[in-house]
Amino acid sequence: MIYCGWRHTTKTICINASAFNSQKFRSFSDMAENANIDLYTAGTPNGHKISCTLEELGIPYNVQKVDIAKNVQKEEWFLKINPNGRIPAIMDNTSSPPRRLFEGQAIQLYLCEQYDKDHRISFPYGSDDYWEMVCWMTWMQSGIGPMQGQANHFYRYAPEKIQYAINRYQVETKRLYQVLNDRLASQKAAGQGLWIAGGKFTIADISCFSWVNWAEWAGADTKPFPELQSWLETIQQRPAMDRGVNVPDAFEMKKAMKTKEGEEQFAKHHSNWVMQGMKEDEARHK
Ligand SMILES: N[C@@H](CCC(=O)N[C@@H](CS)C(=O)NCC(=O)O)C(=O)O
Repeated sequence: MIYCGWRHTTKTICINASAFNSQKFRSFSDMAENANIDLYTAGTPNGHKISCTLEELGIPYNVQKVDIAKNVQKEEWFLKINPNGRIPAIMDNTSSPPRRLFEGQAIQLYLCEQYDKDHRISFPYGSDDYWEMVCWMTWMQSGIGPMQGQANHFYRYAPEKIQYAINRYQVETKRLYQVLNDRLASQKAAGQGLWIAGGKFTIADISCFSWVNWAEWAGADTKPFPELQSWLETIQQRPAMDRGVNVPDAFEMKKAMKTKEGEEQFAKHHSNWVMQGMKEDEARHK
């Protein structure tokens, strides 16, 4: 197991030569002393997208959990890494000064450009497969991510049950799952395997998987989509993906959903911080 030896390290992050407060990192991988990438994340679909990418690439990295339940993502030091106040973000300390990256798709493309020279989970820049992969990643970022995120919001967190909004986002999520299911089916029929682009597992699969793996939380069943279901189960069995979804904490959602009580507690915990964050945003943007 790559991350059997979790370690705590203390680092000072510098961006544009200004020193920030000391941050606590958990180091993953047995080569963690040499880790040049700092990952700022939380146990959410967008966070998993990057920890899974790093695990698949086998790059040593440090992890700092950003406690979104306490609005740490809105603190000044973090806004210098991601001005949008959202996880995930990374710092690549191999650049001078260290390079910051935010937005899942940008981070995934960057990591592959820098650290996937033999194209294990990506394609050479400019090839047909590369652009097909980028299309599906962009489709995910602007489709499944926001739609399923809103399904979560109205189905799990909103203080009032607005059936119209729940239907709107759950149906849109399922429509997008159908699009992905059909894509996978046509790839399989063309002898390209059950992968989104170019006949192999890539960051486009990681990107879509990171949200589809949370389908039940949005109230969207994956079983009516046979190719999607089979793709999902195959990816869940990849050891690197399994490690990635357990960063920075053990993946709790599926376990919580085994009992009504667990499900309610999980929803309540997340609803509390989402509501608090909304109140603060409302006060700021009257
Ligand atoms: N498009 C962004 C989305 C990032 C995002 O929405 N992250 C969520 C967690 S999944 C977050 O940080 N939420 C905290 C908040 O809403 O304040 C990406 O792909 O990186």
